[in-house]
Amino acid sequence: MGAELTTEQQPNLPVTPESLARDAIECADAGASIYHLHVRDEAGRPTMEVERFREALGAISDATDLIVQFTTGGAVGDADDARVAPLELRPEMATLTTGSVNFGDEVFLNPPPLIERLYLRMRSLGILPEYEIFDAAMIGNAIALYDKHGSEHHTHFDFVLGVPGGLGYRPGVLEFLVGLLPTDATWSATGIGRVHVPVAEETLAMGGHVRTGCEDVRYLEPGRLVGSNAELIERVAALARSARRELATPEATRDVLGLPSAGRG
Ligand code: KMH
Ligand code: ZN
Repeated sequence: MGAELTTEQQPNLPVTPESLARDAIECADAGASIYHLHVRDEAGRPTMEVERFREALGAISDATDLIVQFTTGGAVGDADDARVAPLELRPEMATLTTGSVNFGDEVFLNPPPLIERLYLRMRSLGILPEYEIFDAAMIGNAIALYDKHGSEHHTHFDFVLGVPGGLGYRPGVLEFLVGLLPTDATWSATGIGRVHVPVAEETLAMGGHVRTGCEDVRYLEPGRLVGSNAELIERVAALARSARRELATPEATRDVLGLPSAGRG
C-alpha cells in the first residue's frame, strides 16, 4: 500500500530514473495523463530526498508529456520538512491529504498546521493540489482551507477508498462523497486492492476520473501480482471504453485542471 510497498513485495516497481521513464512511457501509451510519483532509494526503500525527485521528474518529463504529481504524503512517519522539501522542484501537481487517518496499524498524520503549510507552499509555487480524501471529513477540511486562503485555483479531489482504517467502498459511498463537493470541482477515485474494479466502474458511470497503479493495487487477480502500472491502466482504459468514456490526453487534462499547457509551461 502506497509508498509503504517494498520492492520485495512488488519487484515490478520502477525505482531508477530510467525505469521510471520507461514506466511513464508505457502508462502514457496505455492512456494515462497524470503520473503520481513516489521515489525510492537504491535499496528500494521509500524516500522524500529532493535529489531523487529531481532525477525522476527530469526523466519522466523528458520521456513523456504526462502531468507529474508529487506525493507529499510520502510514507507513514516521514518528517514534515521532508514532505514539504520536494515541492521546491515545482511539479505541476502535488497531493494534499487534508486530515489524519489510521493506516493499517499506523497513523498517517496530517495535523492542520502541516496541511496549511503544504497548501501555502504549493500555492506560492504555482503547484495545483490534489486533495487526497481518505475519509469524508477531509472534504470539509479542504474546502475550509481554500475558503480561508482564496480558491483562485481549480479544485480537484481524489477519493482513496479501502485503506484499512480509512473509508471503505460500497455502493452509495461515492454518491455521498460527490454530494459534499463544490459544484465546480472535479474528482477522481481509486479503490485499494480488490475493490479497484467496482470503484473504477462506478466512477466512470458517474462521470468521475480514475486513478490506478501499483501503489493501490497489488494483485491483478488472486495470486497474480500486477506486472506494471500500465497493466492496470489498460484495465481501466478498457472499462472506460465500455462505459463510453473517452480517454483524456495530458493536454486535455491540463485544460480541465486549469494548468498551463505544456508548451506554455
Ligand atoms: N503513503 C501514504 C502514507 C500521497 O501520496 O499523498 C500517503 C500516500 C498519499 O501515499
Ligand atoms: Zn501516493
